[in-house]
Amino acid sequence: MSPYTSISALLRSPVSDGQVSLRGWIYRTRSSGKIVFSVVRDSTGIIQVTIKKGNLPDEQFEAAASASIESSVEVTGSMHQDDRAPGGYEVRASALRVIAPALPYPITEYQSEELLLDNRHLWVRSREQTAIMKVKATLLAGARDWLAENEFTEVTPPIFTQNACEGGVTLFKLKYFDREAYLSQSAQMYLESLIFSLEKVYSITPSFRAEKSRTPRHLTEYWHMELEEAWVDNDGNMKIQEELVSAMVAKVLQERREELELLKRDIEPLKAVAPPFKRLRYSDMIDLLQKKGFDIEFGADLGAAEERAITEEEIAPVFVTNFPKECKAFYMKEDPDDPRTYKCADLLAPFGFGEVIGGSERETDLNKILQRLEAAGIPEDPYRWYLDLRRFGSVPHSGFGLGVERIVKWVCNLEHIRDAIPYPRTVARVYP
Ligand code: NSS
Repeated sequence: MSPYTSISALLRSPVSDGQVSLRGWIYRTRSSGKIVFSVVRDSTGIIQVTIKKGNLPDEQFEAAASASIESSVEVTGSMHQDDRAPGGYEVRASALRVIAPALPYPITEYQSEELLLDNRHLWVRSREQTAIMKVKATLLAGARDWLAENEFTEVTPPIFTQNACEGGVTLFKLKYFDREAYLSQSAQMYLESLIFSLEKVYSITPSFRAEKSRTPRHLTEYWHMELEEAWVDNDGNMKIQEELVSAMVAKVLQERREELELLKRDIEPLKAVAPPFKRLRYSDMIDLLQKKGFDIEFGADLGAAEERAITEEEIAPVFVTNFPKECKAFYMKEDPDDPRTYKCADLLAPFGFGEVIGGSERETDLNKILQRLEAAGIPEDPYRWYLDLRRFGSVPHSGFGLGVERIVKWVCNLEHIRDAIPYPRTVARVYP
């Protein structure tokens, strides 16, 4: 067994007699002659370590006194209550080993966003980034739990592809030996091919979009959780989404209270996230937006401003259904009750956060798909295999794609999506 205890375990059950050992990195430090107060952090939390000359060998005291922040250390000492210390306890060191001293740290308290992004490989150590990564991991774990309980099979679609799923404008093209290929925008079409054996499938992969616009909600590389379900219509698809998203949020509320508190995230509205979510038709949405003074007509896509206006007074996510065909992709199913529209829904997160999921029932009529490709001037050839899916035992089916960083942004209440991923890729940045 490791002789080292994690900081959160120490603070949870303080040891009142005897010695404790911990290890981590110096988070803050100040020295006044014969005494050094350091705060040490590990992956679980922070604790104050008091290092007093005479309580430990002199050379250890000197090394501790000159160690700057981010030096790695191992500490042994006794625990004492101290209301001024973070977590209410300090460790009085009887031994302290500096494992590796750090150079002067380039990140100090008030830094420009650019400097933090240039030093992202160091900034990922910050408590804020650590908390966000933990919430993200718990959201993913919550999703995987729910998906396993509901008998979805996780599959592994390709990233190199030869066909666009979400239109040519945002495709990343690359040389694939002597051919051209693209980085995947969505696993959807491959997932559609896998429902014929597995019926309910999902994948969690990176998706790539050559988004030229700089917005607080677009990355060029993001994590995409996509589901595809045989025998499910658009209503069933929305039920799956609201249950899945609610389960993800519930798991975070159960396991990540401390992290949400550190991020100053008000958890009350998150407690209101439960099925069923409100459903609004796109056409009613347009009326609503017009009443709010937007210059918008049926047929226009919703931008960030419109989505904000729709959701700023909502507490839980909202579905917008039945988008006009001109807003959406060729693979969606026409709604027989309103053939101007598709049987589709976007899920918008509340408080102005906007779109986090795009989904639809899929068109099963081969001729309709062929007509739409032709009308849009999209060559059929790269889609040969996809069209085959409609020729060999096609079934009604639906699916959706959830932007993982979009969900993280909402749940953590972040201003910018770049903080929802350790190494954000945007039009302006691929380093570090
Ligand atoms: O383009 S989507 O709306 N839909 C699809 O890609 C479908 N083919 C998914 C499917 O049915 N399997 O993207 C889905 C979601 C969208 O709602 C956002 O939450 C997220 O993917 N998304 C993004 N997140 C971050 N950055 C960018 N650029 C981005 N684009 C989409």
